[in-house]
Amino acid sequence: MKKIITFMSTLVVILLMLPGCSSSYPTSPSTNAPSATQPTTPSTSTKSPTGAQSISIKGFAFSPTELTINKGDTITWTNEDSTVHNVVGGVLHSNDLTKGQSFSYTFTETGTIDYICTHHPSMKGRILVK
Ligand code: CU1
Repeated sequence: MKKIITFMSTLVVILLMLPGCSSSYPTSPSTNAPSATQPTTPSTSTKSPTGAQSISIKGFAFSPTELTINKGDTITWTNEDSTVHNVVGGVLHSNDLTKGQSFSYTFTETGTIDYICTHHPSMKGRILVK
């Protein structure tokens, strides 16, 4: 009986020490990074001097409507209307772009891509990749 009490008291001492040990480990500082709310808007600063083209979306139209580029070139569409537009067709699937937002795509295949704004299907554009 005495052995059991000794064993139990030893166990209690060990159990009491456990929280003390674990609390001596520094808990990692909480790094609540509030950077997850970034919209999917690539900044225009990523433009390279060559191989970068831009198309503006203004007055319910893509400008220029038709653009010939080289394979590997990147086009950036920027919505300058206060209306939401997008760029959809072929390999192009942009999100809805509000005023000032832009969408970039690098063309890795040759061919012709016809695209529209799905909100305003009369808005049409064409990319020719040589
Ligand atoms: Cu539109």
